Amino acid sequence: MTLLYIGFFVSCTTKQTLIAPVEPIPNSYQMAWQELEYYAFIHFNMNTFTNMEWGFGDEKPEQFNPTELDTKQWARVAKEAGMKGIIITAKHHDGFCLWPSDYTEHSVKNSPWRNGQGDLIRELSEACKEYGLKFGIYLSPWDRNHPDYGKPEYITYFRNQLTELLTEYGEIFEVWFDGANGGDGYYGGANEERRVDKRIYYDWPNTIKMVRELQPQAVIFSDAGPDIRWVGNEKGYANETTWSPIFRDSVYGGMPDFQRFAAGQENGTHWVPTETDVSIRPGWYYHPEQDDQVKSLSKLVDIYYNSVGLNSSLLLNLPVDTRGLVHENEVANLNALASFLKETFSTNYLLSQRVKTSSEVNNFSKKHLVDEDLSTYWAATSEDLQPTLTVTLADPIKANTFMIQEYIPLGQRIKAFHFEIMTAGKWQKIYEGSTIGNKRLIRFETQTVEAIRFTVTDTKAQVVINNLGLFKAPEINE
Ligand code: FUL
Repeated sequence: MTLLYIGFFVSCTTKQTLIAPVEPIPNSYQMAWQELEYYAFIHFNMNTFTNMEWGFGDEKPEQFNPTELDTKQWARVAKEAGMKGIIITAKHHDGFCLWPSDYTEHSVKNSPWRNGQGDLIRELSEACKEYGLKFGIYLSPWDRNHPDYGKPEYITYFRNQLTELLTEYGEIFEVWFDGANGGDGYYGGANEERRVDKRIYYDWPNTIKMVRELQPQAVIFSDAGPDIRWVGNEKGYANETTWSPIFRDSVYGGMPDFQRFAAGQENGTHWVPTETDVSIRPGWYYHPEQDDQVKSLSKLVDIYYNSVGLNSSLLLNLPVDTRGLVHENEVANLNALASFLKETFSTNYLLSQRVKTSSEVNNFSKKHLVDEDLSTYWAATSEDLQPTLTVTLADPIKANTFMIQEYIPLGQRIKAFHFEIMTAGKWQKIYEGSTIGNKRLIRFETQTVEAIRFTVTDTKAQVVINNLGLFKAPEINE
């Protein structure tokens, strides 16, 4: 019997049960993004040289002059840190462009860097390619330099720039639109305050259409998505409850009461997961006086657990310095985080262990919970709305970290759960929580664990889970 024939036979005789998705669900480019989990933001631009966070727009291209700029160093650092990509501030609010745009003189082409022949976006896109990293761009909608900002003409300028960035530098994985916009600025010498109606001025639907045409696989970030949304703070912490669904049509970029939407909504209409953006230093840009304020390993670990481990992704900002390099202090702490994560997650003590579940649907066996294959999953029956998963370890093991992942291609479902461990023959409740989504990480004091039990106490629908993990993170000595 050929293999093909055996496959045909099995599929004819196995009773297939389908699990209905709970809308909204992620699309294919959102799923690809979801797997990245940890990637770099780089804030490097005019502000680096003026020691500012928000330039006014009256800066001169001559001020942009890195002495040792090396985008390969950035890519190497990000790669060694375990990050999957880099998003660069191609243009921040002050309007200076890191590429020689045809539409403005306010760019690297009039700077002393590489005698005006440089193109930082090209150099970085090539470095990312060389190091196997994804490449993304931040293009500030607010432009405090441009004379037309606030008028319809500026939207044409903005789209022309976006077209340059999306057509000349290869594949872009994420396009980042900042919510901050409208206020005082240079505006070509007018030196005045310009307010825009954030809801309509940018005509986002047509810009989004343009991005889709030019880079169909790219995810678009803003407060309002459409693909991924802001987590609602810049501290590195997602909400304990984080729904990926959101009432997207009620949100717009830069809205003042965005906080109301930060946790998402259980019955939201669109799938728009959160991204947690935070800087490794107090500022987004490099300031020499902050050299000794690089976040410590324990802080970075805490941020990782509270972003990646709370149904979000971590966009960690590295403020490249005036030399044009990621500073040594950042490199040291990033490497420490990479070693910590590697040591923690390299051994999953639940792998191939025997799992007991309160119910199971045909074809969605409990063995898929511990098989490391994220395309397979276990499903509880639709009657079992408070399912329990128990794993009794063949040998007790010292552990301090638990991981669970919902099978999100079928939608986010779990509303409440608790997690217990058995030590010395007794169950103890470690944690009570709400949502899971793509990934939930739970930390606890190191203990000798004999068994673990995960119980769903409330769910929108039948529970589908694709992965469980138990790990031992190393102690942090700082
Ligand atoms: C904010 C900006 O105003 C900051 O300067 C920075 O770029 C941060 C990532 O987003 O809204």
